[in-house]
Amino acid sequence: MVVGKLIATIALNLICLAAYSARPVDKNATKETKALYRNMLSLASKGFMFGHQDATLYGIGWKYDANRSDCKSVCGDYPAVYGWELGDIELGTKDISLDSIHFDKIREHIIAAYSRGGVNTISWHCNNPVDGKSSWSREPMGAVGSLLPNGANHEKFKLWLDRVADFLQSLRGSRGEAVPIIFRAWHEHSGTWFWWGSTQCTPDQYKELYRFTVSYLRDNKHVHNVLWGYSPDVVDSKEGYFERFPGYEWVDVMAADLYHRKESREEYVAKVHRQLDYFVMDARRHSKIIAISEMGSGALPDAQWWTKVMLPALTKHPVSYGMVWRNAYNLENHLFCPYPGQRSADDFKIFTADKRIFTENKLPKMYR
Ligand code: BMA
Repeated sequence: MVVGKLIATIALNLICLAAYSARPVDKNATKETKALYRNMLSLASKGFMFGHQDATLYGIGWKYDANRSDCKSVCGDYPAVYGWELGDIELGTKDISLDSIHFDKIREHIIAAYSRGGVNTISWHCNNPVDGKSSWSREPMGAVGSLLPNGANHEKFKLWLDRVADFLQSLRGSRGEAVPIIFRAWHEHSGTWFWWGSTQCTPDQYKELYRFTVSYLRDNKHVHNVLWGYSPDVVDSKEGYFERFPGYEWVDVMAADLYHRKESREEYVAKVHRQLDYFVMDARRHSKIIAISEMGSGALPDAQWWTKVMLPALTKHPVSYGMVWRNAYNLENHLFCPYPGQRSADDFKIFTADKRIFTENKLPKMYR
């Protein structure tokens, strides 16, 4: 018993020590970005941050209401992590995203979340550069190859990245400092639904796309407020997780997008544990942040999903955050966080009161 406790204490101290000396892959990352990296790593030994996509922009029955979030309406606090979506920003012709949200509003909400001490992550459902249609347009093949150096769309791709860089650089705190962002480039690539998915390009092409995106934004555009996220969807083995991994020198956050679909509670919890088992040891060895970058149970049919599913799924491993997807204001049942009166709302209150779960007010200072 005593020996067990001693070993646990030593292990915890070693993790804290590793977190203290860990650095993001960008050697020139801003002070706040470096601090976020360290703090996310050390927080994972205490519990995980709860995240919600587009939390303050809209929810069930509302859009753009000041200081509102469905999460806060239920539990009294904002989520600790906020996801935002930049799809369509690359076109340079629209002031709203693919989800009809103004980019100016997204910027305003990112800065507000940062000012309150929250953590921001961005996804990018980038259009298909070949046919000009959406991320889900998989024809014609070869879109990824066309973006790479010497490809037919390489110059256009750089222009698209310039627009992403402009947005990232426009995120400024009250002292003019850049707001740190976890950027989840080319997510869910182990699936087959996006033009950068596993049936649409080779592992080498995917890795090159990822590395080019990082090096162009960081080294050419001098974007230094980003932690780079890698987030495949469900994979069937450790090899599957690492098949398209661009390398430890390119990735800060090792994550996965894992939705609860038709499985039972137990099956889904086991699925999350299994997926994490594929990469947690390697992530820890390299002092990388671990996350479930997208998750949730669509329409929340299970009244105890929070305490019976999300909590046990994420507390077995040192996960920094788990983020549920958006409460679409204009799509029926596209709902992942409860609103007042929703059947899982009471359970969500119990869940967010747990000391292992961080909502925004419970966070320590993340940027120092
Ligand atoms: C998807 C859905 C879509 C949305 C996209 C980008 O998973 O929520 O409705 O357009 O994410 O936010």
